[in-house]
Amino acid sequence: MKKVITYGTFDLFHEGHYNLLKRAKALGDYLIVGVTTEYYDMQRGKLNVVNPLLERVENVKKTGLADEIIVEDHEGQKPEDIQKMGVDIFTVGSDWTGIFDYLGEFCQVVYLDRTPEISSSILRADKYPIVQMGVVGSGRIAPRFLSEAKFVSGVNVGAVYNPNSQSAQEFGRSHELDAYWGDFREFLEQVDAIYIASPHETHHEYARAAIEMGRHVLCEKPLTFTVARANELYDLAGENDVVLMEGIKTAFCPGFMQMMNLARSGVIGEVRDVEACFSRITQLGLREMRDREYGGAFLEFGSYTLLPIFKLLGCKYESVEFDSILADNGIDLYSKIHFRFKNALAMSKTGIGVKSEGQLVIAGTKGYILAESPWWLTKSFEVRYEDPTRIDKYSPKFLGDGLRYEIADFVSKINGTEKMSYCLTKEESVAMAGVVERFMEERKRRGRA
Ligand code: C2G
Repeated sequence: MKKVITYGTFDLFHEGHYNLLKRAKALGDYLIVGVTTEYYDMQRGKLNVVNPLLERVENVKKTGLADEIIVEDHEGQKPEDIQKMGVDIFTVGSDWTGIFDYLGEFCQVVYLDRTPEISSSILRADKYPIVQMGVVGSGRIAPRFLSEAKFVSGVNVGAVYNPNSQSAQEFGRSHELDAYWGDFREFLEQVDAIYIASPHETHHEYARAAIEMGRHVLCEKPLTFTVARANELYDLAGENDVVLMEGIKTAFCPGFMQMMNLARSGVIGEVRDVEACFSRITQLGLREMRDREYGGAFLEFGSYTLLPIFKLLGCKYESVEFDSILADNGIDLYSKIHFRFKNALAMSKTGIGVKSEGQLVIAGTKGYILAESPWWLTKSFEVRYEDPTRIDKYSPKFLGDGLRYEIADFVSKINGTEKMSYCLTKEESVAMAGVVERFMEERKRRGRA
């Protein structure tokens, strides 16, 4: 008798799950299905799981395909089960290809094609329909979005759009997505929501077209380059009753929120200064270095550094001064932006041709918070005081590359389970567009001088 085992959360049970179980069963004579506990999903960073364990087990049972159902509640359980139960084949969907190769030591490992379209539900009442998403752009960030989206329950990324047909097709093939090019509306018709990861200057146009067609939009930073355009998009989203979110992933990382709340709690007294730095030496051939109009350090990383400044000191600064080191082609290799608020100062430092210490320092009247690089993921930070021996250390939870938290928030907003936009408010997003607008004007003025 050939024994097959597979594992999953099986939340919001859909035909992707059903097909997987059917094919898994067909691989042998006896199918064991491991269903994850809430605790294990929390440990492995699977977010937004809606159905409780018993309901998920019940849904697997209803398929009639499982000969035995077990629960999976800890890391490292798979090899234990396989050996203990004498399993011949471990199988899982192709979205996990390569990840479970290590189980080859214990049994045969088979990755089954995942089901790309999972539009209708088969066993459950449609309280939360699966959000069908499409990715716009297939550059450097898009693959990261895909691998993080699989850790968010209730979302299925099934399509990609790129005006370049070859890029769209190649990306679609390698990530099992339906590829679209040419007519953008044709792509929009296939999805409920889009993630915009195309070059900066295309964000506004894609976002507007999608919102007008009633699609939710998660847009990479910067959303737009002017206050007027940012307001236009948020107003349009309100009129069309869709979610519009600027994808500044730091805002959604659990540790960043904790750090902001701690800074506001009074442990360091009144916040008087926020200094944030983000730099990455960038290769000469890359877009950030080449694009005279929309490249440069501040447009690339400024959303990260402005975020803690606006969160802690508000969006109404009294003055702002820009200073940059420009390359021959006019892009800023390094920029310092100095803000004055009523009772506080702030500094944003961004670099693509200058490397500095990527840290965030929040200075208060009683102490300060220091978050070292990569503070934008906020895996750890410290609260320090006048007394140098007193240091409170924090190591918040952080999994993957942080994008999953942003995607989870986006999906919750679409489903209406998360109404408040406190992680990143519209006001903060519009204020950032305001700084970008002034920065671009200043750079143009300096370029002419
Ligand atoms: N699946 C699929 N097609 C989809 C969605 C999911 O074939 N459109 C497959 C997944 O690849 C997995 C199974 O259905 O094999 C269960 O999916 P999830 O409930 O999302 O569970 P997952 O997070 O993939 O957990 O220990 C758990 C395992 O690692 C898999």
